[in-house]
Amino acid sequence: MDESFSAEVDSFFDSAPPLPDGENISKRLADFIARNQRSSEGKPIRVVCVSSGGTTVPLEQRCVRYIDNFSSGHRGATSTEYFIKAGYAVIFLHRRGTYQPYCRYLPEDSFLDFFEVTEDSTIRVCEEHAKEVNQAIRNYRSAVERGQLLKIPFTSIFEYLQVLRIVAGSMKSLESSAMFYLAAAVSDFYVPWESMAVHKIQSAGGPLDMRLAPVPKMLSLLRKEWAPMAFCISFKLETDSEILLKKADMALRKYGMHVVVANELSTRKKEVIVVTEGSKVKLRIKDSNEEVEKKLVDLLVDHHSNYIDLENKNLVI
Ligand code: PAZ
Repeated sequence: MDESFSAEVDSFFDSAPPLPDGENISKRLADFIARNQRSSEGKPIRVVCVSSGGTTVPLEQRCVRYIDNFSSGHRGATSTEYFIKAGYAVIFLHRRGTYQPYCRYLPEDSFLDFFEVTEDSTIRVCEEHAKEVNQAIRNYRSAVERGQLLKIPFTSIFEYLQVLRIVAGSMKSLESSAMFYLAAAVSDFYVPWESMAVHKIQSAGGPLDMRLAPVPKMLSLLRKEWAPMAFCISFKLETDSEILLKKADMALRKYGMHVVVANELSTRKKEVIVVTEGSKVKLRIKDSNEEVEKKLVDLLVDHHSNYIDLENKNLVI
């Protein structure tokens, strides 16, 4: 790591407001990892950290206003369900208030529409929703009872990067069985904590000039230091299709990602391009009954298997 980058990273973490529940997060993670080390047959269990939703950039220390982005967390929540189905244990690192696995009709569709109250005040699921609600509850409960799902929330960029570092540290021991699937839309610019207004910025001060610093790109740190054996997938979103694949290739090389998933804002629910060294595979759904995340997770599970095999062979040699 070059000196100026290292100074930027240190300054980011040193000045970030400490996580109020950092110890509790570390403990929950340690329990989750201990529980998911090996299956009953003694095989290593694969664990994926799915990051989901967008980070906020606070403008005041006692935050009234913040910069946000479009990410709804749909990709992360949907993918979590498919990873669990594929036998992975999932650390769902999500933005508070965004889509949740097995509950993806929320927050947009009213949950209350699914239920009715009978004359004797019993609450029951409406007939037309019974099948999907039943299935969702069963799947969710089964994931929780089998200890396959750990949810950790974040809101700001400060919180997200600190939690990601803790998660990566706790997954390091899993070596190649660990996967990072970084679908969160992470802010590129932020207001450093020490230069941020403490109290609500006053409108009487006239036009607001603000200088945003670039957020240090932590992906290379994740690959080189935090969890060097883990299989790492990052996402690249653009609105200009002309530059999308170039930027994805760049992320692959610059940050040493194993896979970069490229997507465009307007078509992200229908189509993604899976970029690896030497291949670009377009995945597209045929109709609205399909989910592109199913195809994506299937393909990534295969890539992860190949990676684990290769790492195991290298260990034997
Ligand atoms: O969260 P969502 O389902 O609305 O959108 C998913 C996504 C576009 C945020 C994700 O696929 C992605 O590309 N994340 C990385 C964004 C980036 O380039 O920073």
